[in-house]
Amino acid sequence: MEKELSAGDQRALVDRLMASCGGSYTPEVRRRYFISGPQWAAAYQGQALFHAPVRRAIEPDEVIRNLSEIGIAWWATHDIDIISAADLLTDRQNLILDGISESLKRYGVRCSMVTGETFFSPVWAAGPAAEQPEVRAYARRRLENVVEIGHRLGASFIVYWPGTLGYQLQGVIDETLMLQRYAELLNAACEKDIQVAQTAGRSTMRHCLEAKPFEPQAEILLPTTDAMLNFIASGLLEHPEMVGVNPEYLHELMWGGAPRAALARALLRGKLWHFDINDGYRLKHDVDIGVGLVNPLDWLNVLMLLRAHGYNGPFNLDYKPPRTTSEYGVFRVSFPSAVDRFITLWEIAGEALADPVICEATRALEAGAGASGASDGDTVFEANKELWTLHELIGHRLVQILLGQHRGRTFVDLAPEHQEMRRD
Ligand code: GLT
Ligand code: MN
Ligand code: MN
Repeated sequence: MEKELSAGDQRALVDRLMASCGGSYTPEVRRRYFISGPQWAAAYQGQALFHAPVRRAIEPDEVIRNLSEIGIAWWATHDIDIISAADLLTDRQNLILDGISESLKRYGVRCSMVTGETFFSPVWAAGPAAEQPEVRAYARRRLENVVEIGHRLGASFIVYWPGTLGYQLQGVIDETLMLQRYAELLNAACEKDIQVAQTAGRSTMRHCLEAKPFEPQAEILLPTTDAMLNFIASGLLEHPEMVGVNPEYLHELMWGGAPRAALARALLRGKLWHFDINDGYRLKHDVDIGVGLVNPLDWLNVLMLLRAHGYNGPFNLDYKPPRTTSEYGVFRVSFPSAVDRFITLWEIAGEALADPVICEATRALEAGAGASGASDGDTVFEANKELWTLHELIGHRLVQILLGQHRGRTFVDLAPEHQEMRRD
């Protein structure tokens, strides 16, 4: 039996086994990627529905210092992650923001994105676009304030996860009215942005809408990235050119969609500006697991698509360290391993795109059999049928690449003791 370990020994064990895992990148290498660490992910106390907190809330200065040490060059935050509800929209807010700017400067981290909370506080019980004019006026002040915070911290992106834009009881609200009212809030934020940017001599920000199909309302008015794209093109927005999307990988899986296809649709509209990266399971709730821990093959495919289309926006680590991970583990294991899995998958995606087998197979599929003169389906099918076997061959090759077999990684020869189990 293994001997019991004291808390200090447990940490030493975690550090030793993390080092044994190998394959981690230096902070310098990690900083080359546009990866952002959200304040709320690092400070998450494990208090999801039905759960008591398991960790301490971590202050922004400590998060920023740790991100810097790990080599995560960018930081993102909600307004209320850094400013308490009581201090929001008061003079205290400016002092707090000065402190954050100092931390960012001291640790060499930059703020990439800010987002407004419109889901947690009691005032959003009926959502940010509720019937009452005073709720909407408050929502408008909050969103305009996020714009100001963003400019002050030097952010280029604003994310909107409307959260409570929906209802519990059907038939109580008029959906079209609520959407119009939500559009008015976004219009106000864009107007404010134009104004502040002009005064500050900065560019306007990129306003990115994030969808989630369920939670925290029973019914959600804009549940998918497609719904968001449709909303942007609805004619309700005064500055649709300032508004794009921030898909979250898991949120597309949650409704049963293919994240890669959802991203492709956003790319086609020129609206894929920001991307929340994480992992999880289809048709389940928002577990926000670290990127690549559940669906590494799908992640490889997603990153191939983004690389092939020159996506150059942020990759935001919107995940939640599991409740079983300690406060020590958050910065020793959770964040560095998430970053390293992402970088590894990104680089593997580059290899897959350049892989000679995949390239030759793709070229052959694109060329076809040369039977374009044929006028009946059977002739076209007969001419191409051997070619289509390449689909499965490419699928096989992608798994090989994911497993490192394209670099000569083999198993049978390396593990003779396992050969006894073979039947031949
Ligand atoms: C919340 C949500 C995330 C969003 C955050 C931005 S808040 O944690 O579940 O997916 O990206 O508001
Ligand atoms: Mn998200
Ligand atoms: Mn999520």
